Amino acid sequence: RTDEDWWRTAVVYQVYPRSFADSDGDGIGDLRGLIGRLDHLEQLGVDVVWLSPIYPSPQDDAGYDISDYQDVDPTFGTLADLDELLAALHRRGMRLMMDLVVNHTSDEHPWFVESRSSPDSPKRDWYWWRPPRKGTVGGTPGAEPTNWESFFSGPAWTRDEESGDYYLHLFSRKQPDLNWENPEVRDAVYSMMRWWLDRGVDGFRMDVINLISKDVDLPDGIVRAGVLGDGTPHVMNGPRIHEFLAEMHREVLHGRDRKILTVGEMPGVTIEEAQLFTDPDRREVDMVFTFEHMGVDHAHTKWDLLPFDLVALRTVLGRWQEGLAEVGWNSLYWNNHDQPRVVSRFGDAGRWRERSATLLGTVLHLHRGTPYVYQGEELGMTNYPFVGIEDFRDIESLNHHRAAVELGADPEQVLAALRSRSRDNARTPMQWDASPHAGFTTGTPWLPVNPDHTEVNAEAATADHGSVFHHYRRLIELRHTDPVVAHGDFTMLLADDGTVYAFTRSLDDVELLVAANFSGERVRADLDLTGWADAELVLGNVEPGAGAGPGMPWEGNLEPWEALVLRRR
Ligand code: TEU
Repeated sequence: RTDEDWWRTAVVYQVYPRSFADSDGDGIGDLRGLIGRLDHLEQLGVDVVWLSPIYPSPQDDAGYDISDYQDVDPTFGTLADLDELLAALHRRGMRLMMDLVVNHTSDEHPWFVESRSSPDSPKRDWYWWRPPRKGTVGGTPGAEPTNWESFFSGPAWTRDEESGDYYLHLFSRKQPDLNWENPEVRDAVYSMMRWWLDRGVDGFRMDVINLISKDVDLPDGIVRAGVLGDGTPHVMNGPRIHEFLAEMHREVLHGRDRKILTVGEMPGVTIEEAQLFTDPDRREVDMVFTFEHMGVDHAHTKWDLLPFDLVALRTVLGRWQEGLAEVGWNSLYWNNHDQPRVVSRFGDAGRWRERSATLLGTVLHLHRGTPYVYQGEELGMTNYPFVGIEDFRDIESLNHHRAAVELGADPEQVLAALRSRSRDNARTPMQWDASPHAGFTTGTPWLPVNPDHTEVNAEAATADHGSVFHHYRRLIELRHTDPVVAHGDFTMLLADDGTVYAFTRSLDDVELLVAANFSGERVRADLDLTGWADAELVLGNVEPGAGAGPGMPWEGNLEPWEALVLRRR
């Protein structure tokens, strides 16, 4: 594999450091804990580690509020620890992708402290400062410059008492948005990125990077509920977004002696925009994270729950496969630190936990694109059994609960939505073994360990060849060894089937057939299997024997939550 193409067969593993492994007993994961667990990642076979933020931060949004881009927060260790991690990964043939959070900084970042210090500050224009809306009195409701709602509830503007001006924060009030219209801001970001590349890192995951170009007229948004408006059409995929990303590529990535991998996290990105962002000839980013498939089980907001709908999921995934088939590249994910555990969401975390987890892994990893494995997904980790609001830590969940209840929502209904969708579901500690706190820490974990760690843990999984872990290992191995997985054309089948998800991949004279039963009942897939009689079973998730398993030649029968991959020439 040439250097340029290594990434097209790569699998990325996301480490959320505060919940991965704690080396010093303070109950929070850290870099030395991660360094001590690299065997697990190497055995799994992943190629790249995406490390969620480890930078100095007040931790208002769990590290996505950065107060120093070029250091390591003492909670996680030191820059020397990071250098050691980097060297250890490189020795093992793995690469490191850092989390780049530059739509906003922490309000404790020196840039914002200086900007806030005075309307005449040389850094005033590094952020979005505006006077109260015309005709209003500063500090009164409605005086905000626009009516936008923050992603974390409440107004997206906060008044600075000193100057009486408001500053924009699409997320928490401790996360002021940088003003990317200002070339000084862009230059400072590019300089910081070059500093990390010079240190040897291999890529960036770019946090909400399609929000950096805003409609500079700052128009109001449509009000759907309450008094705040939807600002997203005015901040997503803005007028200069391609210009900024192309400039970033030129200023930072161009001319490097090695391929630097980039993925842009893009809430609200469309397929048409993704084609432009990921067209290699345009030199913007290699791939994007879309949220569209993560929206099939909720209505207007993530808290308005809808039941899982396989047809809706297939429609979205199919459109993205088709849309980026000729130009551009997909990322593939079910999980990250913002999403609930997929086995509890699209699978069956009860009786069929392992089987549905391996089915979900099979379906995702056989699509065309780069798969991302979120820590614990390879173990089939499940949502945590949260009870009351006091169990939650995530600012998004806590703010939503407070705002919704203030608006008169039924607290029990809000709690039910939190239990199902809170980001804290993804942030409970990684489960290493069956010991207290699952081997994550010798102290008290910052968020409790899931009680199911006595069965669901890495030690048990690596010892059981039929575990989710080994299935994920086989899926990754298949991508590394069989070119049809990474490069094959994708064709969706069974367009309207509410139970069986099936598709083919083809490259030259090789064809794969993937079929998956998203139910707890036996089914017969309604597939035309002409020409598949002498196909070979490449990978299944049901131990053959006693009538279970596909039995070859396969005639379309699928056990509950059975997924299989056939191969024919
Ligand atoms: O997430 C962006 C984002 O849109 C999510 O917060 C999403 O709105 C929500 O979680 C439901 O899906 C990125 C980071 O991944 C997230 O952890 C940060 O909180 C956020 O940006 C601000 O940096």
